[in-house]
Amino acid sequence: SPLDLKEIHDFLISLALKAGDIITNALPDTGGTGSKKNSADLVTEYDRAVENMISTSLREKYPHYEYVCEVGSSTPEILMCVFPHQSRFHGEESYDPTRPLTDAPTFVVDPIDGTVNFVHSFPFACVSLGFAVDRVPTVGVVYNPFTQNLYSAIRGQGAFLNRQTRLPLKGDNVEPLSGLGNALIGVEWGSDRSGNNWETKLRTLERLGQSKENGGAMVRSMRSLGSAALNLCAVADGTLDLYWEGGCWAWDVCAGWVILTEAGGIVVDGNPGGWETCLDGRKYLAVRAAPDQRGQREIVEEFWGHMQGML
Ligand code: LIP
Repeated sequence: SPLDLKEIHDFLISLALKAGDIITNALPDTGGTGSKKNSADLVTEYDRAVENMISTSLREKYPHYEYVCEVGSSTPEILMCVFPHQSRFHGEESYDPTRPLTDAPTFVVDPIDGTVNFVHSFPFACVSLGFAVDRVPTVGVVYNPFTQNLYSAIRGQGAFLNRQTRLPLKGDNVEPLSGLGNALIGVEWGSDRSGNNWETKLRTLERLGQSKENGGAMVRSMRSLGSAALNLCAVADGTLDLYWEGGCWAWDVCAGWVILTEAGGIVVDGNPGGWETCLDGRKYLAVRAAPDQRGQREIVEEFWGHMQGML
């Protein structure tokens, strides 16, 4: 049977609101959290609890689906649900590297995007619920329970803030993209603080910020919101002009991606030349809506031209 995207969208919204209650009632502590690969890559009991609630609720909603693995209660374990039409679940805390994203319809879920913010009570964290078909982000729900901003979109049907306000916030009156010099850009520290990715980021950020006399782009400023999904939503609503990231994962970007593209924005590769990019490419450059596509492409080229190395 054909996928009922509206039903999936509405169900994901109900799960996002439930997840929001868990997140706002939580009492995370900065010292007692678990780390994954290093002290900047955190996981809390709440990340696991939210992911468990989401996967369990999906099973209750779709009892005919065949679930082949279970998520563990204390350690992130594998959850892979094989639906009759090969749908799958791809969640941050239950990710199994031997089971990469496929073309099958897949729920791509980050239970708490912005875990560092969450642990420090910095109010930029969200639940990010995406649904991809043929690896194309198709349904997206991003909910920040601290600001109570709910972003959602279905491919081909527009993007909305709090279910009513169409994005981008300026509607058809979006301003032209008049070059990096006038841009506010979202960038992230990420959790890889060594190696090529880190070097490329640092040198590129230096060049982006530097004065024009010294060869830089002298962007207006850069922001680190601490959540890929919220960066993408900020580009979607028009409060950021661009967002650039190397190192995050499909679950960080799937939901925000469809919200952004439905709001008239574009996502290309974080490295020069990649006009066609993919959901699990792990490097992304997002640009807000503009009156013409040429403006979007020009600012991408300008950005790529300032990059110092490849991610
Ligand atoms: C985080 C991202 C953040 C990125 C980090 C990390 P988490 O997700 O959203 O923007 O820079 O590398 O992936 O770990 O909070 O879900």
